[in-house]
Amino acid sequence: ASEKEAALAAVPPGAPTIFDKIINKEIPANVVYEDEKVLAFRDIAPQAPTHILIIPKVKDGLTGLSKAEERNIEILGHLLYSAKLVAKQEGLEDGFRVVINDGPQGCQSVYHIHVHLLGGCQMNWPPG
Ligand code: DGP
Repeated sequence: ASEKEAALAAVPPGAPTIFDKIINKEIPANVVYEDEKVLAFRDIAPQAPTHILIIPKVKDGLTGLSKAEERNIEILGHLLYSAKLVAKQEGLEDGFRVVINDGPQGCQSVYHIHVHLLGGCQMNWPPG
């Protein structure tokens, strides 16, 4: 299915997602970075030479950015700072992009908040 079709067919927000299985090591993932709060692994369908997803290990209601509450501020900063660390680790010194898709119109397909880190090629603007 296209990314748009996957987004429109996504499971209801709040239900466990494939990312819970990755966190619990029930299915494998190519993990590139991990600390006590976040996990970063390569996207299964890369949209750039480097395409990594960074997720919180505890969802805490954060199905997507639109559901963020004040209690989530610390983990939101932690996710973004982790993206910077992973970008450096991946050698993306010429630049990179971070994306958070939200909801059907944002083409979100997995309802466990995640930061996309994309790099390794020249990006264009605006995105589709
Ligand atoms: P989004 O469309 O923003 O919700 O992004 C979800 C991303 O998750 C999408 O780029 C594909 C990726 N993805 C989905 N299932 C898996 C999986 O089982 N493993 C990995 N590594 N990535 C996955």
